[in-house]
Amino acid sequence: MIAWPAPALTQLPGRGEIPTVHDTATDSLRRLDVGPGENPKAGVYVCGITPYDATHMGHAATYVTVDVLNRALLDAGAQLAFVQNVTDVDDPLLERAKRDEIDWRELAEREIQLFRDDMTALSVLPPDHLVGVVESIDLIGRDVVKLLESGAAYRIGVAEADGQGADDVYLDLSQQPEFGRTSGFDEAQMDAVFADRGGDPAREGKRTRFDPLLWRAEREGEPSWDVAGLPAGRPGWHIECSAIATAYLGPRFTVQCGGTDLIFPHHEMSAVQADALYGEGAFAQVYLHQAMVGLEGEKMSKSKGNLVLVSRLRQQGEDPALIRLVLLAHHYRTPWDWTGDGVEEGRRRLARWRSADAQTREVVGGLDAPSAGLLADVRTRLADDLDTPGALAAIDAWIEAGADPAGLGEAPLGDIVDALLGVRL
Ligand code: 5CA
Ligand code: ZN
Repeated sequence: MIAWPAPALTQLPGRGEIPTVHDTATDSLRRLDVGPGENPKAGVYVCGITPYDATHMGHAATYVTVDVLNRALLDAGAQLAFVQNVTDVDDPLLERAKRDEIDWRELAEREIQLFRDDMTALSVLPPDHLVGVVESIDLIGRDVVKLLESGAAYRIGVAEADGQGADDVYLDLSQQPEFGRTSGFDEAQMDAVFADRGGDPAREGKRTRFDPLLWRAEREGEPSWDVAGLPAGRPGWHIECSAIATAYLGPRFTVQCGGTDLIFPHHEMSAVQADALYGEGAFAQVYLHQAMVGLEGEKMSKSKGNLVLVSRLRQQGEDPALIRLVLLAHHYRTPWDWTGDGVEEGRRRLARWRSADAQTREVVGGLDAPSAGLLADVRTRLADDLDTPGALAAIDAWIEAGADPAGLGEAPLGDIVDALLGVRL
């Protein structure tokens, strides 16, 4: 499906470094393996929205974090292949459509467009491929068939579902020695979240309770598609990301991103399914997870309904640059809450930055080399595990010390924050 228009990308003098990020799978800081030589292209995948409600600040935090990563990679001279899915058919979407008496396709289309508008307003670089599940049924179905043919997957009959002997399909985790490697979760941790996050541990006929659903045979009133070798049905959730990521980025790619709520089961299963398809060590080489953003001490989630929406703030006339600054004031690994105080702090900061940029923009001569000064500082902070609070603090400190244009490093402040932070002054 079409993505959204790309914002103009300001080129900065010199180059940043390929960033390090915290990898969930190894619980360590890892420099992304891209650059001249074997891996010139960074393959970045982020789990996209399930379009049954509008984009909230938790989603925005995830997509802005990935955007900062992408901007750092481009600034370091890497080529980028960026892919994002859209879960445009799944239980929560179907349930919401039923509740609101609206066609599920119409609901999805409406929320996807709102998401595009939100991402455009927030100056998020669009993916090269924004890929819906509905348009990828064949691609996903083919992978399910492959898993059945290799014996990695098995069928469970759907009792009384349709009288045609249709089967759901599951992956057999007992054959996957890598299971658990991505999340690092032990069984107790897995049990604690599996059922809440779409899992069906008690389903009769499963070989092990965490086995993920690959294909769901048609149930009455649910949409379904025909794929050769499978009963009419639709893909399970995790296989969509295994299939889409590997189809567009290859069986091994640089980094898989999403919120920490996806560590288990979603990213664990996506990775293990790719192992089953392509062999051990397939899928992402690094897993980056955005901590949960809450509101007044609770996780912000569509199901709880405690949402601060990007679109609502935009309607109220808030500057998208302000929304970005509020998000960037928090490191991606630290959970935080959206608060009125945070917004006011962002507002003051944006005003300070705009005034400093206006005062120094015309003074181009006499700046230091790009390897020194504020530009170099901001680059160094971002290359160190996307330290956005550190980058903001470096800019604040430069302003507090008198906003000397000689300390900028061959680029106006407005260009530095536009290119690296996506904030328009
Ligand atoms: N469609 C699936 C991924 S394949 C999904 O999780 N959709 S979502 O709409 O629920 O979430 C979209 C993205 O926002 C995911 O990467 C998710 O991890 C992230 N996310 C959701 N809630 C929060 C939150 N409160 N804080 C931070 N990130 C969040
Ligand atoms: Zn996903």
